[in-house]
Amino acid sequence: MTTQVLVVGNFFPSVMIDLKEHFDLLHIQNFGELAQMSDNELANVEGFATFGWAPADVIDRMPSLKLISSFGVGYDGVAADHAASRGVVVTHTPNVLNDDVANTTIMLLLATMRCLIEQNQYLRDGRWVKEGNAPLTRSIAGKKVGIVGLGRIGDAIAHKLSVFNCTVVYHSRNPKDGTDYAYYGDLVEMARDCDVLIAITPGGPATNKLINKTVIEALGPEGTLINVARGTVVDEQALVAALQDGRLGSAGLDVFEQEPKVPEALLDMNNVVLTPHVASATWETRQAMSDLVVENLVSHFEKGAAVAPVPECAHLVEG
Ligand code: NAP
Ligand code: 8YV
Repeated sequence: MTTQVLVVGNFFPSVMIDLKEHFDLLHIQNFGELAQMSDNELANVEGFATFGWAPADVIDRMPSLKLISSFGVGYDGVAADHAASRGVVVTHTPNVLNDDVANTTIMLLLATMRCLIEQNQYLRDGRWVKEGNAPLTRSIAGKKVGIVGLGRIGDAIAHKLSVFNCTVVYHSRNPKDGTDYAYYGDLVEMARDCDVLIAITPGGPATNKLINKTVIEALGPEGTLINVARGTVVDEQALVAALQDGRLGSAGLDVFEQEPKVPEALLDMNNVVLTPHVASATWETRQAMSDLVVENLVSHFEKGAAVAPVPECAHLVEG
């Protein structure tokens, strides 16, 4: 019997074409539709392709489930420990997006410190003609940049920053082997020493509001915060308040606590650059991520080992 795979959401057409060659597909658009499906309809689902969302109650509706193939490297919306406890392998799409996410980070950093959006508006509003040259901005050369989470993407960001003559330091729970960047076990101390903080950790409970009021104030009135991790990693209320009253200099934000909602207060601030969670959103990278979603399913069901299991499930693949 052909393996049945449930696909939730609007994947690239190539994903649907590739998956149809290997599997019997059940395709729905959203989790509201999933809630309407009967237990009988879900009884034989063995594979599940999703955009980063698979809570425990959804997993438990599929008693035959063996593999969850999640689009995106971050899987904070997938109950990976719960899946592992049921013997279900969770996979994700690491590495193929490192370059574009790192490029977006550099773009946000430059745009924020060099006031790109504000200066663009200055010209369009005719102020160059009426008022003369736009105000000066801050250079990133020579600045100390603290990366919060020196993983696959953090490392790519650090590498690109060296071209801009920045000094890179980092914070994570453990010092990383084989790197020369200075390590800070204490995030507040790192924020105090840095001109810029870049958040690029996973989301989830372990990093919830990791960048809190104390960290933001340690970064200070001349400091810049860039968040490309998850909205939950930064205390958004504390961030807005600090930007409003000058306790933090500026921010470049790709992610937010309640996406797609963004705090109204941020929309009017000149010292903020905002992007709608697009760090990996190029055709090339989204195609590579899509291909990996397919490859994880095909390699699991046809070769016995998914190519990119999340750490919580790695033992299920190796064993
Ligand atoms: P990764 O290789 O697993 O790196 C994660 C890093 O975060 C590691 O250095 C880890 O080090 C550190 N970390 C984890 N938990 C921490 C904690 N509680 N406190 C401090 N540091 C912690 O992951 P990646 O591939 O670089 O991806 C990182 C994240 O970026 C994703 O999970 C996702 O949330 C985000 N992302 C966002 C976008 C976007 O579109 N904006 C795109 C891609 C990825 P330790 O384990 O030593 O602490
Ligand atoms: C994706 C991301 O755009 O990979 C991640 O963790 O945040 C982004 O690359 C997102 O997962 C879309 O579903």
